[in-house]
Amino acid sequence: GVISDKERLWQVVSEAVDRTPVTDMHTHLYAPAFGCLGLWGVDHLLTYHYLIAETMRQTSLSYEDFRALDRKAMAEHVWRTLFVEHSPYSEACRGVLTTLGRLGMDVSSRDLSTYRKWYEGLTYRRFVDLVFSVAKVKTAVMTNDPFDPEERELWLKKGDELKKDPRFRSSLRIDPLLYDWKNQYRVLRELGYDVGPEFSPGNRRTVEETLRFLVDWGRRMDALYLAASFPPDFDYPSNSTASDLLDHCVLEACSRLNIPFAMMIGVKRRVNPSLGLAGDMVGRARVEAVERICARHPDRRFFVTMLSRENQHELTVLARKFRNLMVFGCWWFLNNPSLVEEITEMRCEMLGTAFIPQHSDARVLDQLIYKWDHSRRVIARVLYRKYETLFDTGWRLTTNEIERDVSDLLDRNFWNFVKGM
Ligand code: REL
Ligand code: ZN
Repeated sequence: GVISDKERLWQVVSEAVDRTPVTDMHTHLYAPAFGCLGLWGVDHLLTYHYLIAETMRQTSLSYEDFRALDRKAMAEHVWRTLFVEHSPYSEACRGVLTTLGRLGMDVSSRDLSTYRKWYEGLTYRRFVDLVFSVAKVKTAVMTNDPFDPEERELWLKKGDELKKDPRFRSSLRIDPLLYDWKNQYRVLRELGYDVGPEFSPGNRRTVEETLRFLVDWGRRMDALYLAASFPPDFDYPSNSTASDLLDHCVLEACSRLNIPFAMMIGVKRRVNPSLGLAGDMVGRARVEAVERICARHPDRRFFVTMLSRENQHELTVLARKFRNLMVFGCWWFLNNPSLVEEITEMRCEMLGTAFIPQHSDARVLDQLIYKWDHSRRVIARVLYRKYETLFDTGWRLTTNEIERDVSDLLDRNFWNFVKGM
């Protein structure tokens, strides 16, 4: 029915945001069929690279000594350093506690060994059911990388078996191709694609074979989109292998597969290699590159997220200019409540309901719980404020309209963009 007061408005908005099943369009999770690639459990939660970065600031242990620890010892060290010796209010620490709490553990006990015991006897397969239902995630899109030897083997050996669980869908990730051609062309050769050690658009054979590789693997994975991350200095068009590959192979593959290309822009890899995955940095990137790619390729569709806070306003404005650009997520260092709040509010103000507010980027299955719990809270607050301003004009909303908007934001905008609707 029609909502006639603000108290009811808050109730409807917060319930809709809490209960609507989400499509999580970018994760690093794996379906059970991928076996040990799928990470889960408290020791993996505690050794998430976000927490490793924080631990290394508060411990006297050297990088080498830390890296030499086994998973359990590492987790214990993180626990002691970040949770016991200091208060764990950072977003990544809080995430562990939200997760354990929502799974039913007693967060006040501070007893790592009982948390470990809680997981005993569980299987990954059963845990997927539990986590998806607690987090109310309907579909999680995986990051599938054919350049990862372990993952490649699985796709070649198991193929269709990897696609049986409908809750997990694929995206074909191609960073190594764009940024490490001189080593990765060998992978294509081994797989039977006749490419040369140099990528140049003039070499027709190499161009066609690369295209064939992308289309074959897109089909093999049933990929919903092709994807890559880009450094802050990514420019387009430019005299670079990445730009040439986009023009001659990647966008053509998207066209043949009829799927979008996802660009995650603004990551400077390995500024501190000792930290491994935790050693990546953010940098302000060039929104003009996105502008030119959208303008030049009006028939292609682009999902875009940018890592730097400084790029967010420009990117949001750009999305008003190009319907083939779908802004998504508050990526990585932006996935903090204060930043999600400001970015989501700005996007609402300039794009209405036509964007995808969040993805989880979860690497450990359990993280779906906290990433979505925390994001939903912020999104609900922001949406309430937006509806409140509408209410103040005299506009009246129905529960159905609010539920419609929320499922557009958390679910349908993604699928419609994938399908080109
Ligand atoms: O997909 C990416 O490139 C990034 O999201 C990851 O590389 C990053 O390590 C991830 O854990 C961030 O949330
Ligand atoms: Zn990611």
